[in-house]
Amino acid sequence: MATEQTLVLVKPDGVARGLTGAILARIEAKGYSLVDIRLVDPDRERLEQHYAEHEGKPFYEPLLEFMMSGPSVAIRLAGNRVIEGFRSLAGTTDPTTAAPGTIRGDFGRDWGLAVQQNLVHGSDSVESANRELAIWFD
Ligand code: DAT
Ligand code: MG
Repeated sequence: MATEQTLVLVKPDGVARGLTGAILARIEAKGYSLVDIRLVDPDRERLEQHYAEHEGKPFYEPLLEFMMSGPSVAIRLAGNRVIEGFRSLAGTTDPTTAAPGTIRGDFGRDWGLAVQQNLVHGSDSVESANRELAIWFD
């Protein structure tokens, strides 16, 4: 009953900095299952769908620009309570204050830009996961 799937993205900063392997290693060490994985260069339309909830916020345009700056690695990840579990591995949104030991806390920091470049995305609910998986794995 608690087996779930979630969408994980290694965002353009993670790919560009060569951190995909280190991030995947943490996911695999935690014991979650990779169901599908692909490199995606998203167009604006895909990102508008993905980030619809943030439309109109001050960081929305910089967020889309950042996400179009290079490819992301999209991962369909499965496991018991994986939605909550991956967000715990990722750490909180702001990489400066994300706890050490988390992906964002260990590898991320504030670069003084209009958008937080925080290396990864993880769906935040079953509803979001289903919606986002359909956007990235069409
Ligand atoms: P999360 O990625 O932790 O689920 P979110 O869904 O609230 O965070 O926001 C999506 C992304 O937008 C986030 O990963 C980085 C960016 N972002 C969010 N809040 C921000 C802020 N206050 N300033 C700059 N960028 C922000
Ligand atoms: Mg979010």
